[in-house]
Amino acid sequence: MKDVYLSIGTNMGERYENLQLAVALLKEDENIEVVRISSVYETAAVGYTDQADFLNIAVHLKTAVSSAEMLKICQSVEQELGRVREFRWGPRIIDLDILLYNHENIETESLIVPHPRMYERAFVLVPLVEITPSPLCEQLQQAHELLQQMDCENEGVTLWGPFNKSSTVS
Ligand code: A4P
Ligand code: MG
Repeated sequence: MKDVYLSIGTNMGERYENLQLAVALLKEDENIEVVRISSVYETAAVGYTDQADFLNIAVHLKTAVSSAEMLKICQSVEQELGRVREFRWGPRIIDLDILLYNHENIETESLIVPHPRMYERAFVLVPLVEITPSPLCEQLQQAHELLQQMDCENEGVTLWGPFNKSSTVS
């Protein structure tokens, strides 16, 4: 089984429901075991900044499928949620990016892993570090070290709430 880390983001429509649906679709896939899901973070848009704030999470899963197949699964979840690509870095109902795939370095026409921009983005690193308290590989160690050097509040990342609202004590 391969360890895979995803970053999921949304800034259109019912953002929390979009995250819930995306994870539900991943769980429905018999080839995927969802191991851990981060809290939900509200994050200021990076890249094209004139757009609504995002909700972002990180997900750790285990799977036997190839990295190319994993990308297809991510893209089919995006399609199921009705994502329309308008322009790069623009608003999106849902975006699933593969951050790490079994700690491998991959570079094909359609897939680059580790995700090329993950280390410079607090909206990726904060949830990823939350779900990897004991980083076991070089890439995760690097994520921890780089996050320590960042000022998350100034990077526009704040805790929004738990992923499973039902698990909170009311
Ligand atoms: N691709 C290559 N490597 C990967 C990978 N590791 N995971 C290719 C997923 N896809 C990968 O992606 C474009 C192409 O990247 C795909 O066809 C795939 O073959 P896309 O999802 O179609 O387009 P995109 O998301 O607009 O581009 P990209 O490059 O994924 O954007 P980013 O860099 O992910 O930025 N601000 C906040 N606060 N929160 C966010 O979640 N997201 C973005 C998207 C910008 N600003 C944000 C957020
Ligand atoms: Mg993407």
